[in-house]
Amino acid sequence: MENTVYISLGSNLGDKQGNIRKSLEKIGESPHCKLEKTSRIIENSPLSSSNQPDYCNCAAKISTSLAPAKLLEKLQKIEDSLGREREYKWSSRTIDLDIIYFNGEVIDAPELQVPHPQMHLRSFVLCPLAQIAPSVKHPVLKYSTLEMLEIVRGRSFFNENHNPRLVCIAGTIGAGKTTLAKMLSAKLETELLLEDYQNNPFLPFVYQGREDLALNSELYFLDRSLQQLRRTSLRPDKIYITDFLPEKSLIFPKFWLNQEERLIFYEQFERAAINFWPACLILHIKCPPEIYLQRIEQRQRKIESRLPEDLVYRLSEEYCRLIRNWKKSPVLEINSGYADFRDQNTISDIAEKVRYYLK
Ligand code: PH2
Ligand code: MG
Ligand code: MG
Repeated sequence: MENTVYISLGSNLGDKQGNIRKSLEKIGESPHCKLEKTSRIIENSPLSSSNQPDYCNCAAKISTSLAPAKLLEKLQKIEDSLGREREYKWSSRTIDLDIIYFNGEVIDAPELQVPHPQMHLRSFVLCPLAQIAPSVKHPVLKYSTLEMLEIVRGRSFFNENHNPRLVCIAGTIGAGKTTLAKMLSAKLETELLLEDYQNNPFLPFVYQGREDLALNSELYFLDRSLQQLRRTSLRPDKIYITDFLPEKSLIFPKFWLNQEERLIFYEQFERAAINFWPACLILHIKCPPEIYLQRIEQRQRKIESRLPEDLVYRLSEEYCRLIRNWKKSPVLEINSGYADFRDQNTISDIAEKVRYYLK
């Protein structure tokens, strides 16, 4: 039994736990398969647009002498024997048996794709898998199960192909957001939306300590980003990369708005927020704070020359807090360290991962 295979099991009809147990028994009874490990069964809400009963999900490790196509056939027979009806994609099911990994192979045939093409976006696959294979690596992404689970933050996502796909880059001033956005959009041939900070007439004064102009500056940014990222500004079928996350607007008021101004701003933000097209992926650039300062100094943007040092440290902490609590999309943390976003190898590596998460 030379092949090591991971399987995801899901049921949301009938005796859900029983369906999973029976499937595991049937796999184990097969002369060509040996059941090596199983996770606990977890209950979770369905990932789908229609109302469906909750799911039970489970993961199993098996060894088998069957080739991928034969194993798939075997699993489909077990699904059929448990009364699986194939109504439509994502209809409720008595049992769904999906091949997640087959050794470290990548298979891309119409009837079988391995690794399962959505597994990295689904915590209902990753949670149980993490119990039996926490450090097994995804053969394309090279992330371990635990790393992928971290990226989806206990949520499950799917990408709608006919919607605009928005990738937002987050990180403090000096993290290299603009460079990364430009390099990635060139590499992936996507649209590029850059934050309009040059035309913000208030910003240079705010950076110099004129806190009385900060509300205007924040409202200006909010208005500009809404114009760029509102639903009606984005075309379906296109991918957009931005060098800003609109929700960063929730951070800056903490630094330079007084309480009354903050209330005014948050109210405006709430009103605007419903019109922002949601990001389907966040890239959060993190690096040691001294590097931010080094970059700010190096690039000599005139308006940044008088930024207080501790602001950058505090901003970096606030970004980490915002991102730590982020639940609306997967988040790839990019530890830039001394890595240079102008380096083609660094960019190719990030671009491949972004492409995979958008697929
Ligand atoms: N499977 C689906 C669609 N949605 N949601 C949960 N929670 N668990 C599943 O196994 C599942 C789902 C399609 O296979
Ligand atoms: Mg499935
Ligand atoms: Mg299936």
